[in-house]
Amino acid sequence: ATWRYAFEEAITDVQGVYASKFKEHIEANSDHNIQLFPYGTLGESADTMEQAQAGLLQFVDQSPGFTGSLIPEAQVFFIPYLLPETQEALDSFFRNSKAINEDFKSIYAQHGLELLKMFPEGEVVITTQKAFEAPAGLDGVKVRVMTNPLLVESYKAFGATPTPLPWGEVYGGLQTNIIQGQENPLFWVESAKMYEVTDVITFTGHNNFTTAVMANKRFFDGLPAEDQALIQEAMDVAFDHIMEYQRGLSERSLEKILEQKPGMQIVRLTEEQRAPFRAAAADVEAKYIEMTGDSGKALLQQFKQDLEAATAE
Ligand code: 6CS
Repeated sequence: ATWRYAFEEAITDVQGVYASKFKEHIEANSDHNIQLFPYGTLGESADTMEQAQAGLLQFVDQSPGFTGSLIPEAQVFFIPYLLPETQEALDSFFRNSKAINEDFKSIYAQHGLELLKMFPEGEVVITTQKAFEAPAGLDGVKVRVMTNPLLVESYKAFGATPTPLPWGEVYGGLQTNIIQGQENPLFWVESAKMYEVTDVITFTGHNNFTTAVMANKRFFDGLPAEDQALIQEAMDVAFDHIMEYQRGLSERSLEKILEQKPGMQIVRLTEEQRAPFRAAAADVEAKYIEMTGDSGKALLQQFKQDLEAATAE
């Protein structure tokens, strides 16, 4: 059969490289074909999720940044300074976390989605038109965020004016001054040319961009066990590949950005400067519990337990 797989980025971006590896493994080991749909071919992230839930797509990559509006628990990824900063700890966390691999699986299943894999896409930086070193510097600055309520709370707690928008409105929004900043990993700042419409990159260390790949659950449940196992195996192969692929990617992307725009200002907030942003995390965590109740509370507890195990290694 031919299976349709949509993702939120270009074929040469992280999600595209992941999807290509998945396709390669499936096609080399079965008679199935994978048809890939990069960003822009089927609409925004909200559209491809609807198509996946309706069974028009068999596979979809949608980041929790968007899924959080549908599945409130997925917003856990937007509690600032929760995920580890080292690649080793992140790798171990995503591979071994019970919260990721079991708990989220059953939460997504309630929405007709078979969660197959979550993976990190890189340290998030904030790009703005003016430099800031403290929350006061973000006062009145409209920062675009992905469309979920907790990310809005994060940026409020950071002192900014958060503006949730689908991806397609970001470049134009910055160009026309509807927004004055946005957050994303460096590979995306480079490939989406965010450096053309913002002048400062600030390393706040508050997050790593997580994404998730899932299948339509009815489709997946209807497959023979052999195909289900092959899909899971291909996801594991793609995970190994994407973690390897990302070694040094942020550094290379920053070099490319500076080649394109030597005047781009780079600000790395010191631990001291990060302190007020870190302090904001407690409020955001409280909001998360408010929004998700007992289910979110249990998930967060497991999440933290898994994080501890991953960073202790
Ligand atoms: O900020 C966004 O909306 C986009 N950022 C990334 C890294 N991937 C896809 C997503 O749409």
